[in-house]
Amino acid sequence: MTEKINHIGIAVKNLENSIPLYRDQLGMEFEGSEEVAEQKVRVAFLKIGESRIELLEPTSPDSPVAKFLEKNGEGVHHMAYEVDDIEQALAELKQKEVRLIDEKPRHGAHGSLIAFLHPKATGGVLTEICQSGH
Ligand code: CMX
Repeated sequence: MTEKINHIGIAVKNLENSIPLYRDQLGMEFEGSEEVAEQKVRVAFLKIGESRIELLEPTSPDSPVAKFLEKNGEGVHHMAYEVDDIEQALAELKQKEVRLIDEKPRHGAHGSLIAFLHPKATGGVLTEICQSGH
């Protein structure tokens, strides 16, 4: 179903404060930031090989990332695996009785389509599948 890690999501309180570690100290390529309104986050992408680090800052107190930060503080939030066809992947996961958060794809960053699996079904790791927008 998947052959690549598209990105690793890391929850942060403030993008601007967190970008320098990845860009300047670790030397990753900063690809830009954007708001993902549907998920109530602002995100920044830093390229590492074929994958990316996605920094996530909440834009509202009821963002899932705000809730995560309140409970855990800053840290790894999710793993995102790339799929070619997200509708097909969701149908397959449903058929395999994996508990889904999103039955239908949502809009992610860079025109991607994304859907989350429930961390209770994935050993405590919030898992995203992602169909790249380019
Ligand atoms: N990783 C692992 N476990 C997580 C988690 C995470 N990121 N977020 C929540 N959980 C766990 C909690 O620890 C809690 O476990 P316990 O019951 O054992 O304490 C359980 O899930 C329920 O958590 P909660 O704090 O009560 O929060 P909710 O049930 O309201 O929501 C979740 C949890 C995962 C369903 C919700 O955060 C969600 O729908 N996430 C998907 C969307 C998302 O995260 N969007 C932001 C990123 C968007 C992007 O990448 O563009």
